Amino acid sequence: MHLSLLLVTAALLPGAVAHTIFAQLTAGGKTYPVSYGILNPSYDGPQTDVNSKNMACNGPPNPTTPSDKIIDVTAGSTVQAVWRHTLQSGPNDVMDAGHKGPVMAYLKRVANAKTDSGVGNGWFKIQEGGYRNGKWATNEVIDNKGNQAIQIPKCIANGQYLLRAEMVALHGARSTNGAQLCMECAQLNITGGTGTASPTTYSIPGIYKSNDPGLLIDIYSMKTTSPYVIPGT
Ligand SMILES: [Cu+2]
Repeated sequence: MHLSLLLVTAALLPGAVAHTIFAQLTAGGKTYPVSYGILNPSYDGPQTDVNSKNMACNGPPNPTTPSDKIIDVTAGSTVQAVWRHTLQSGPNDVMDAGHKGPVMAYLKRVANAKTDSGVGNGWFKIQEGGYRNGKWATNEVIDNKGNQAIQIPKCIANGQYLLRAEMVALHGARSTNGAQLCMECAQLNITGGTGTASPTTYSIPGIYKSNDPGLLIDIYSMKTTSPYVIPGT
């Protein structure tokens, strides 16, 4: 009886146990170990309250642990945020393919990447993918073995940064706070930047609203050609 109840519950909540974690980073041709230089949670659950400070670099109910490592990255290079269903999963277990939505990446300059929580102002978006020809960016990452390609801008100043990579699942987004936002922050030291740009920055939380058209949406009514507005400036 208990087993059948569990099966019914699972059927009503597609993918509820199939979230995802930005588990490790590939940079400069090297894939670092899981959790190396990443503020990682022990659980792969999403954040759903866009006004929570946990929207910055994750947090309760997913306990997070900062790493004592910082990853050196060259400005202008392309890194890969590597997504996995759990910290133990391999490249064929990235996320339930029924989790469909946009993919984004942001940077924030910080004084100390090992200790900064990421909460508050200073974030600027450096990469995004939405909905193209009927395919969601999350499914592109799944098809790419969990790799999210992110080019680090050449024009930014050298220094320590948090890199916030994010996958959003919209299967439940017809109701307010139904979107599932999965994000983690990597701790970077960026060199080789020209420092010629000073991007406009935004606060996280604050950059998203619960009624953003890209977060409060019925994706099942969309056509191949439907427009989609990626959240976040
Ligand atoms: Cu999920």
